[in-house]
Amino acid sequence: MRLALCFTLVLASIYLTSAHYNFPYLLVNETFSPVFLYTRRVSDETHAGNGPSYPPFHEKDLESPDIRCGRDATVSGVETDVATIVAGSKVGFRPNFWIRNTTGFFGLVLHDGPLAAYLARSPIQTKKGLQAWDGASGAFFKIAERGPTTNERWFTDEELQGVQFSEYNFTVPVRTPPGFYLMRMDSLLPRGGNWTQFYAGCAQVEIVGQGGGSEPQPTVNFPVLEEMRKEYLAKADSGQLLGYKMPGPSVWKG
Ligand SMILES: *[C@@H]1O[C@H](CO)[C@@H](O)[C@H](O)[C@H]1NC(C)=O
Ligand SMILES: *[C@@H]1O[C@H](CO)[C@@H](O)[C@H](O)[C@H]1NC(C)=O
Ligand SMILES: *[C@@H]1O[C@H](CO)[C@@H](O)[C@H](O)[C@H]1NC(C)=O
Ligand SMILES: *[C@@H]1O[C@H](CO)[C@@H](O)[C@H](O)[C@H]1NC(C)=O
Ligand SMILES: [Cu+2]
Repeated sequence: MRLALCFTLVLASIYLTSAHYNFPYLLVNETFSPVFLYTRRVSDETHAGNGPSYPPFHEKDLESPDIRCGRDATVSGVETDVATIVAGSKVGFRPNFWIRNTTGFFGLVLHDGPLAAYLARSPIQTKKGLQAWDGASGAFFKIAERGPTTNERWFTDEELQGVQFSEYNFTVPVRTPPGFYLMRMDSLLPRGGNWTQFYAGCAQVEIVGQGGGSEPQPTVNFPVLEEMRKEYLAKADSGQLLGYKMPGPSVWKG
């Protein structure tokens, strides 16, 4: 099964001009949104498949504000709607990258690597306030993360069959304080240093619910500080994936 999959991917790669993506689709209430309805538009929204390519985030990009929400997406919030999310419900981000094999469409996939989601509370607690906020000095706290499944694999064969693992689904903690937030998706291909690829995207959300959780923490900013840079640039070694330190803070559970 695994060999067959690798073979398929090798075949598929012949048809690829790039393998990079951003996150235009947001899953809320079991429905994926149209492109960039709720996620901030990026300036490089080109896609993979046989489409044009754009350079992924490399080491130098970790220092750029673009690492927060994608290229030029810190200022695109005014065009973007705000999704109401019930705390405790499942949400997700789907990339706009797809693989083609010899017979055509094959499926959407995320790169092999860590996945995480963050929230940052808008300093101005209105829809317009969130839309205008660039997320700078935002106190991002992690609400979900997904590491490797084994020492060799990030995703299992079962997860990789068909169009599975074409999105990252997670749950918004039920006791998240209600309010307006940037919800940040984080995906990387942890090849180490300049070989690492970074992907990020931000949805604009209003979380409704009971609240009552502890103060969300620990918090971080994007671009990240020196200590986290090392984690983000670390190479995940095949055969030792379970020893990989997930970049960023621990998950706030509510
Ligand atoms: C999700 O469902 C809730 C009601 O359960 C609704 O208030 C909210 O607007 C819905 N969100 C979206 C983005 O459709
Ligand atoms: C291409 O992908 C489709 C959908 O997953 C699959 O049914 C088909 O067998 C694949 N073709 C080849 C040649 O791998
Ligand atoms: C994410 O959730 C959607 C909606 O329930 C589902 O169709 C999809 O299979 C889920 N994806 C993964 C990778 O679990
Ligand atoms: C990464 O690339 C930049 C230039 O794009 C270079 O300045 C830097 O030294 C490189 N880092 C490493 C570790 O090779
Ligand atoms: Cu890529």
